[in-house]
Amino acid sequence: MGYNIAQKLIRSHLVSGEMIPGAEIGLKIDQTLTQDATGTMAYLEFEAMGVPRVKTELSVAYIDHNTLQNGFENADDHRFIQSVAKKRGLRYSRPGNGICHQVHLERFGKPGKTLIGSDSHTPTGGGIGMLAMGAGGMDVAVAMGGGTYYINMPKVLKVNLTGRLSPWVAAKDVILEVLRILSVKGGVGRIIEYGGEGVKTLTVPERATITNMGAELGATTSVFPSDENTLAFLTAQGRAEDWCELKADDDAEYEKIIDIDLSKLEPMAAMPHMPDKVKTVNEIGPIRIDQVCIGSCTNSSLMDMLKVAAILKGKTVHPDVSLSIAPGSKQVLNMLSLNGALADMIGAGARILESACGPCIGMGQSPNSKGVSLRTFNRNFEGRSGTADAGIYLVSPEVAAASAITGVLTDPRTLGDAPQVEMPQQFLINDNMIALPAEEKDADSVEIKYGPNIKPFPVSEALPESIAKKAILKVGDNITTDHIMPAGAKILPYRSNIPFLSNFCFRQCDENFAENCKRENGGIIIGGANYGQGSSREHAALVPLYLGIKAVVTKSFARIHAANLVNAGIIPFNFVNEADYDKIDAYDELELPNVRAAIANGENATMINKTKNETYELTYDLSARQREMILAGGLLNYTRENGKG
Ligand code: MIC
Ligand code: SF4
Repeated sequence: MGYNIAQKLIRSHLVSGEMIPGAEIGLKIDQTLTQDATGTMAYLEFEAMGVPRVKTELSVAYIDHNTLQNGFENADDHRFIQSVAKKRGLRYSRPGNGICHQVHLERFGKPGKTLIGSDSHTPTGGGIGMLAMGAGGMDVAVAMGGGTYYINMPKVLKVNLTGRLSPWVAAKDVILEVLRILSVKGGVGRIIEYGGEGVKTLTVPERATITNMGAELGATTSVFPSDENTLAFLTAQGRAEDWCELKADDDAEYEKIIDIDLSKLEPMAAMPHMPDKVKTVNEIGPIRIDQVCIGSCTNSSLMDMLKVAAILKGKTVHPDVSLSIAPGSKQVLNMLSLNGALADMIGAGARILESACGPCIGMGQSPNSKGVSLRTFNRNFEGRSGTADAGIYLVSPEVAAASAITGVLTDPRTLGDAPQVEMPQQFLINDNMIALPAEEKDADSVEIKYGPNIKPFPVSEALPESIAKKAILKVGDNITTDHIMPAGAKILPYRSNIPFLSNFCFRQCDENFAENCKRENGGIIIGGANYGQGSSREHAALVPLYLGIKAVVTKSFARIHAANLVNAGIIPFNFVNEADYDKIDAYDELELPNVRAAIANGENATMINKTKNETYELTYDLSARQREMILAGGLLNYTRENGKG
């Protein structure tokens, strides 16, 4: 039997385990990336591990999230990260150089390599044929130290593309269609591999839009072949030598195959408040809009921006609409400024933002009350924009730009001929904003600069024999890490200050959550299906740890969040009988007798509901290694005890 691309990438990096779907496998990691909102914690953890220099082929620290600097905190974090990078052997992408995933694709991504990043959209690298995965900061720290990265062997689903996109239909519409078919849970436990004749019609930046938003499927990652289009992109980036071919064997097998005829797709939008609430623009109709935001790691490539500029050229943004545009990298912005496209955007009245995440993570540009905002981003979770009652629609750059002019959600096919934009033969290459590390011999003299907002992070204790706690919170399905640990301009500066951050935990679900935890000395969280979807932020585990959460019992978990809970020493339990979820109410008195013995023996645990006088059976999806971690009280304790990562 032949191999598919995902299996080939895994096979060539397999350190431990067997490639049997569901079984734990260990992978060698070639490259890592961090961004600043998760990076501060990742580097604090790396420092706690005491490794003098990173052991990967390449590690890059990006500054792109916390760039508003409304106070000293973010600038202090940047300085801290910069000093660690210099001392420990990482490249440092300075603020202004662009969004991590866009810059990594342009300057560092290599087909055939593995990459983990402390950001859930790291699978963007799958567009260039990498096995690229989002991970918690602690896992990235371990990988930087040369340690193995563990996942459960995913099943591989093939999306077979045929045909060619019609004019005005974009790569964004492809991934919106996949989300419509599979839903935000559809990728869990899977790698999404793209193949078929249609692949040849898509450039690397278009493929990267698709793999980027595969994160919203809950997939472990997504991947495209590495072919002549990949070579063309790398050549235009002056990196032809980084290319290698990567294709599935003719007799490769897949768990499932989904067919999408590109020529049948139409412009689409994901409606509030989930990325899988997808309809065609025509089905939704010409709703009035207040804001349009173009950019983010999903849609900020040069080609996306050139299309937007062509649509805006000679027009004026509708008087009721605020349009902001954030080109994805310094390379993109620089090229737009040199070829006049930036002038077309400015001329039309666009508000040009720096090359960073910006509005995507609520760093400014929150819409007006009850505002309708069209965004080319990847997430439209309730409240993420910074305006609780705003409605966010996720669309392609073409739909966004067309609608910015008309003031209503617009099918761009009504505008006439689509702009013709080709990928350039040669991108503008200037890596002057990527600082190189100090040489190893000079590293001792580099001082790590800690700011006053950087506080120690919580470390769990060894698992006790039994747990007795209240059900401190009960939530429904599809709870995101934005619910658990919100982001936004007001809160993000405190990513290195867990005690302060804890005041905002679960605010959207229960504004008294933090106080309740403090009063009750922690508790157990009861959740529905796909708990913890969305970002990779380990703060969604570290803050609950700080607040005394001992276990989270759900119908199912999102992959990265479950791993983060284990790293923090919090047990991610599943109900054996999902119907038991309905029987528990908030504040019920719960007890897990002999839970330590159950975990040690790999047996199911029992949860007694003392309030209702009932007993439930709980299970967990933990490898032997993870069970040891839970017993030790998390990854850091486990590593210290065993000297292994
Ligand atoms: C996001 O898009 O939610 C983020 C902000 O990039 C997160 C990381 C974070 O919370 O810092 C992600 O996707 O992992
Ligand atoms: Fe940044 Fe948004 Fe991409 Fe997250 S999804 S990395 S916040 S641009």
